[in-house]
Amino acid sequence: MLKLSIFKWVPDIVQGYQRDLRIRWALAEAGFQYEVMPKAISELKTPDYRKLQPFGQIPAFQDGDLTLFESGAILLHLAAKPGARIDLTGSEGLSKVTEWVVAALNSIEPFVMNMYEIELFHANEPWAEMKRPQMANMLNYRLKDLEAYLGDRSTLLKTFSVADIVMADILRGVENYGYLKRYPNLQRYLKACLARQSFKDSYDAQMAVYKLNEPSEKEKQRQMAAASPKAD
Ligand SMILES: N[C@@H](CCC(=O)N[C@@H](CS)C(=O)NCC(=O)O)C(=O)O
Repeated sequence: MLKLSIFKWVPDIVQGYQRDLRIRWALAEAGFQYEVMPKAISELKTPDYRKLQPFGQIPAFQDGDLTLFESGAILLHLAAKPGARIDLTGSEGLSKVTEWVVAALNSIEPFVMNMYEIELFHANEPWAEMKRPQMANMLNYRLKDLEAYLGDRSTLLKTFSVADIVMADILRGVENYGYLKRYPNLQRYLKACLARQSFKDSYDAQMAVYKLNEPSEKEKQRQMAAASPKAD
């Protein structure tokens, strides 16, 4: 059985954007059945859970005796796994899809995460206002090149792959803040990716868990305080 760790619940502003979604999406495209392992935020930092995910994060994944963490590694494992309904390597083999998964995670996601810090997590801090132009410039520097690469393609490789899943999942975060406005190719590409039924089903599946486990207002405050990163 395939098993995927997910959050039991997260605050409204980040619901629908947790990284188990990209794994759910690939599993749905492949037609693989799986079970979820819902975790409270406090459970993630326990020694037991860190055996699955050393950084105490979601997603973690189990495929029989094999355990995996890092969403990119899990996606590549699924792309290589026999029995999928479609070829999730993009019909160009594992090396090429690895290239684009790494590009999404290494050349695009860090710049997108910077914008989350500015637009979402620290929107009211004076430094966010000051850093926005520089961080937006860095993001645009990458998006401009991705726009040129894409041209009128609807997939990064020959056919839809796990690279499109992770790239689209990353891009949709900054689309919300208007950062794709000047990139028609990216907008068209993202729209096509998100129109897939497997995305919609995965999004709904993630949201359904949060609805089911919605805590009291008091508990929400407690969990939000506990979720702030603290190094010691
Ligand atoms: N590089 C990791 C990042 C995982 C990650 O940031 N997970 C978030 C949720 S989407 C998390 O667990 N955050 C809680 C924490 O970092 O303590 C991956 O792609 O799997």
